[in-house]
Amino acid sequence: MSAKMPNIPKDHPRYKAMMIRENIIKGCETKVVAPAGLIAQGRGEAFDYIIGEKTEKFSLDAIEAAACAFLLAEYPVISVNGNVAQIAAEDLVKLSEESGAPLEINLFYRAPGREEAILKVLKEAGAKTVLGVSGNSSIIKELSSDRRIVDPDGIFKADMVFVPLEDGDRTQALVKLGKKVITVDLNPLSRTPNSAHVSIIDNITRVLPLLTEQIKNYKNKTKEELKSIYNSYNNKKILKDSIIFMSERLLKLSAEISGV
Ligand code: PTJ
Repeated sequence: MSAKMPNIPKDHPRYKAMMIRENIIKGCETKVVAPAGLIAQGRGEAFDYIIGEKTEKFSLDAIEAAACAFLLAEYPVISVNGNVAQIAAEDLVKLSEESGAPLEINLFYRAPGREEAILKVLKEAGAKTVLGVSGNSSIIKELSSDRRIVDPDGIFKADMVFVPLEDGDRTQALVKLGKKVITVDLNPLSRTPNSAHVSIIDNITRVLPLLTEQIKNYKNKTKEELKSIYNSYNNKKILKDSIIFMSERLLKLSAEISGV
């Protein structure tokens, strides 16, 4: 039986975060979100709370580099899991349309009915083509999880893969295969952002519209200009900046709370 949506007042200080949480719970009921997706959401919420639920400079810099990577790639692909499909389907479709990168469903927790449920959500959001559901598959041998099953016309042949809310093993495997990897993850300590080429430390719901806009704005740049911006980006520095930002914010909050 489906749980009743609680009454979350619009003036609740964390209204947006609460609505995303409810949306993820709803997605769990329809199989779009894996049960472990609830835990992933909780971990993300905790880090978002620490950064103040706002996009910071370390995220904007990474979004700029990510836009360049999309525009420089020969064949970029957007990997879609249950959490991202549930909370950002329409923005995924917009990113796909603006960048020309196809969407591919790729799941960690494979279970009967999940792919179909995610496909439905993406189609309802306006996706015309979705890879990863044709039954035709290739295997990434370097990987032992179910994420190894990929579309031969998608992630398998991509030179750049956008993998938001990802696990570390696949990011490392894709990097090993020589693919450029862009991720979005609120936890800068996680293996994924530490293995990817560009790590956007921010909430996926805030990132996707900004990334789509940046790709649109950078379309008139030359390859040389894009390469120059991309080459000046330093992912390790961005991770360091995000951790320092979180530490300083916690110190500031602790001073405010204690009054000293
Ligand atoms: O749908 P599936 O089967 O492919 O599984 C998807 C999940 C997310 C369950 C799976 O990939 C997983 O278990 O991921 P992890 O290892 O929990 O990592 C998810 C990461 O995303 C964590 O580091 C979270 O902090 C982060 N995260 C969660 N929600 C958000 C987020 N980052 C950005 N925006 C969010 N809204």
